[in-house]
Amino acid sequence: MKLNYHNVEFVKSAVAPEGFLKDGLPQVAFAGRSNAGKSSVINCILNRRSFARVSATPGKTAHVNYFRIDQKAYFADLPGYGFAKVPDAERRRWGRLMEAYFAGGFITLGVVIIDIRRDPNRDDRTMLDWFLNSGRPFVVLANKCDKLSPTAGEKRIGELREALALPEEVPLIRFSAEKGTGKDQLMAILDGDSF
Ligand SMILES: Nc1nc2c(ncn2[C@@H]2O[C@H](COP(=O)(O)OP(=O)(O)OP(=O)(O)O)[C@@H](O)[C@H]2O)c(=O)[nH]1
Ligand SMILES: [Mg+2]
Repeated sequence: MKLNYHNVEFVKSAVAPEGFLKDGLPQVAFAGRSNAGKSSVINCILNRRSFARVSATPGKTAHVNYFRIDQKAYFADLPGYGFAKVPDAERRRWGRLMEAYFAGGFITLGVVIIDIRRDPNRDDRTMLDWFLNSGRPFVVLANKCDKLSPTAGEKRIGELREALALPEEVPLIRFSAEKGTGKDQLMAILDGDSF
């Protein structure tokens, strides 16, 4: 869907399923481990430096933050997971919130963000399985590729695709929210008709 990314507004932050937006507008859900760069990727798409908050203290945003784009669609910045210092009760709250979000069938398109340098863990697997089970199209961004040489980055893409056992139709993009690497590929998907 072609959208005017200059016309964006923060809508709300949902802490519980009652707060989820369900007005029928398409939703792009951004998910990933805490600190992987979800908010940075949203800022990169919007050409803003700090619209979606870029956190200095990862794991603090256990909310679904909604942005409305061009009055036509939402970006949902899902709460990060896997931050070691989060207490068990908070982890369970995160799990319940995410299960409710996925069960609600709100997702039109998913964007899963991983750190290109890190091996996927159990939480990444859970998140990918939720997206796979959702039946909705999604893409995986291997973010922070500016931390590796292009050659090392491409090699990592091969390793990650194997480790994640992604179906062929799921794009895995070498990405840098900081430098804009891979942005054209992502924008082509956002502009396309999967959403
Ligand atoms: N070098 C580099 N750093 C990045 C990139 N993307 C994000 N970062 C940095 O990684 C840190 C985390 O970025 P965020 O966008 O806040 O990550 P997040 O996934 O939204 O984190 P939570 O909201 O806490 O779950 C920040 O210090 C960013 O500046 C990137 O492409 N390259
Ligand atoms: Mg964030």
